[in-house]
Amino acid sequence: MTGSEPGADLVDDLRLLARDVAVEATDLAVRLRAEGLDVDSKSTATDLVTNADRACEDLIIARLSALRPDDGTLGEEGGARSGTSGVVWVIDPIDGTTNFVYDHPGWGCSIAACIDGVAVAGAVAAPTIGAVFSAGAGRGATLGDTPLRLQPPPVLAEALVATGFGYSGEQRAAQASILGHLLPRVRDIRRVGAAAVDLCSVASGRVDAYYESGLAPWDLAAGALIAAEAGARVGALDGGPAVASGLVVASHPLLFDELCRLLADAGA
Ligand code: LIP
Repeated sequence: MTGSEPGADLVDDLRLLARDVAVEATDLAVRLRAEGLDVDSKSTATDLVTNADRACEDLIIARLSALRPDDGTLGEEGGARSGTSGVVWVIDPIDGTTNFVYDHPGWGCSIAACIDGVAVAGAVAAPTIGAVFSAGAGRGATLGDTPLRLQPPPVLAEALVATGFGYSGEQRAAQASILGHLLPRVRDIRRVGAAAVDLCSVASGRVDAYYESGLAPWDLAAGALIAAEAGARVGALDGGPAVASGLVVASHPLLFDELCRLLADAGA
């Protein structure tokens, strides 16, 4: 597969599979939450993981492997396996785990199919907002069956901007400083708590822009494709391709450069 563009039929098949498995995983997450969660922490005491995260990732990998046994996987909860097909599934079983634990709206399951490190199909299922987003490279993005296409944006001073914060106190202090510079210069800020959902909010016009640093590949892969296929520009602060661990910026193309300048002025 490497080095060749995937055909439309393959992209469509991968997209539908990502969508259907993401929806099934969120159904499992909701059921497990109702039964009572076992909650642990990872990198810091506030970086939560639950039995539902792990069970949903196991379900996702089982479903994908049954239908596409030669694919690789990379999951947030450790589900890493090399494959021979050239397709690697990048999985965040529950993005926004803190919201999930608190039963706070704004978490979702993110699944992307990547070839040569580039997402070619993906889906984000966000049951608390009744939304299933999906996209295929060159095939557009949808919310449910409704095509998504960005409308012309407001000026930056009237833009609704989403962001998020990491788990370490030092990182959050730096992020708060950047936020303090932005807040008086945009319409308002939204901090939902799930990068995949934030990127889909850009795709669906629920926010005008999103930025965040220190993400993981599974936070970014599907949502970035959905935003890009809806017409957004998704990239790094220097305008290059988005890199999960760096500062990711997503917005209408007409806002992107000015937002990056504002973020740079803020010390991002
Ligand atoms: C979350 C990210 C979000 C970030 C949160 C958290 P998780 O991922 O999607 O953008 O702001 O702090 O990292 O850990 O819930 O899967």
